[in-house]
Amino acid sequence: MNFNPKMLQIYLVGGTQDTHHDSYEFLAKVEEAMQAGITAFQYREKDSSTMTADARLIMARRLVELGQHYSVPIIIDDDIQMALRVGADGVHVGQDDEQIERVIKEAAGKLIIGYSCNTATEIKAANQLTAIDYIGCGPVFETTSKIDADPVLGLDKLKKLNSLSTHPLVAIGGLSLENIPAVLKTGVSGLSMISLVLNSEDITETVTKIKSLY
Ligand code: 3NM
Repeated sequence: MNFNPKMLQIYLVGGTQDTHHDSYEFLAKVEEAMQAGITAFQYREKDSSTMTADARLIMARRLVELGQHYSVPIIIDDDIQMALRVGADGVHVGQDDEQIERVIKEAAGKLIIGYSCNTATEIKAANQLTAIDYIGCGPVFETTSKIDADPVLGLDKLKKLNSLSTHPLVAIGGLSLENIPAVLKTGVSGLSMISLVLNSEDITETVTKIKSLY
């Protein structure tokens, strides 16, 4: 799938660590979110997870199948080899992950490339890299879903970083139905979240509500 900034609008992120290490619960929740209208999904299986490399590969393949069925692009976090192997749509890397230059060399033209940036210096450096498709920026607010999250940016800084970026920017970290209207006012292209959707009592209703805030 070719990149389109609209893909960033409701960009769900998750791995089995976000559903009590229960693969069935994870897949059922992701499928419900896809059915309800998320616009992209990032498979982010973290070290705290108990999954083997083979199990992660099987999960990634299943997610790619689901993504094809519901026309939702699947982005793999920090594993370009897995993204290529399972036929995913993209790869997302952070500042501390694989070298972005190497990722571009291996993935440009084949995969959507997402890159995490949360300082003006990082954004300006990313502006020079035309092969990048989008920037993930956060945490905007306090998050309990990422152990090693940087200090919160807040809305003013998010707005400044968005205006500096030549790439479309997706906001992440602590998003809620209450704060999303203010986040969208900063001019960002999209919203990325874990707990707002995966911890929701009613995923369909939550995704529908997020959609209605655009
Ligand atoms: N990345 P929640 S914050 C995966 O700041 C991730 O780059 C972040 O989870 C960053 O929506 C984060 O539950 C966790 O707050 C987002």
